[in-house]
Amino acid sequence: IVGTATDSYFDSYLLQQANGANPEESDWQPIEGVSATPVNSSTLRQFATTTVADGIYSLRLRVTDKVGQITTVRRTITIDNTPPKVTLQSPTQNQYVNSQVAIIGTTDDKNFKGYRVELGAGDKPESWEVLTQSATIRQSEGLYNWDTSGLEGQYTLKLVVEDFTNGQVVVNRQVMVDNTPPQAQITVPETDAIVSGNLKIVGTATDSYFDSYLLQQADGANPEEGDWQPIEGVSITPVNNDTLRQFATTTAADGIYSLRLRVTDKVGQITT
Ligand SMILES: [Ca+2]
Ligand SMILES: [Ca+2]
Repeated sequence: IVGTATDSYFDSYLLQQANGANPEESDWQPIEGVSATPVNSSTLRQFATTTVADGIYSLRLRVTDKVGQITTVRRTITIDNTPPKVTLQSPTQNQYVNSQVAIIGTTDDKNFKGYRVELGAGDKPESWEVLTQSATIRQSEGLYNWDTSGLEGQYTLKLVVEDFTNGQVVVNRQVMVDNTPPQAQITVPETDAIVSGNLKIVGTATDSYFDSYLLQQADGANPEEGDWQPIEGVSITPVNNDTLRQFATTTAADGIYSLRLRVTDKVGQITT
């Protein structure tokens, strides 16, 4: 606490603090005792604000001269030793995302200044782009609606929250952006092929962020959705122009059949 306590015939000064903006006379407490040395635009006291609860306080400086005249000056201050509350709920760490992504979280403080959301490429970005900034407190709600169009690969989101005393609280979050649907292709058999015996089904089921593929068959040329039956189960290994399945055609009656390949990526995009 910096100030001036002087007089040509200086006697002493006293610095006091009290709860609230309008304390009663009896509420004032000295910060240390009475000082007998004048101070001119210099440190009057050190006040350890962590020894009191956060809130509004009054400060009062009383300077007395030898004849007993007293000059008083007052200040109101807000003490805030509590850092902002920050939670980034969504997206989660290493989550796969695409198209529109709702960034959801909590940014709160009694003396809230604001938050901003930034974006950088890779897991340790060298530069950041500010997506949004706001002075509005958020409680488990949307911070920003992020449009990932045109982006692909790993990115880092940074949520920065500030109050008026504690600097910045930062949360970093790595996400994988995948706006490319999987590749799904059946090359053998060709459409309307006539086949027999043990049929090798050849094709491609790939994606940069591949999850799985499923090969299905059904009776007839235009099966209902409920008619599709898997040929074996789900495969979690991508196939690039190679055997997807072996289909023992002798286990089915002669006739027309449909085949369907469904490839899913990590973000849940499906190509059929
Ligand atoms: Ca605070
Ligand atoms: Ca993909």
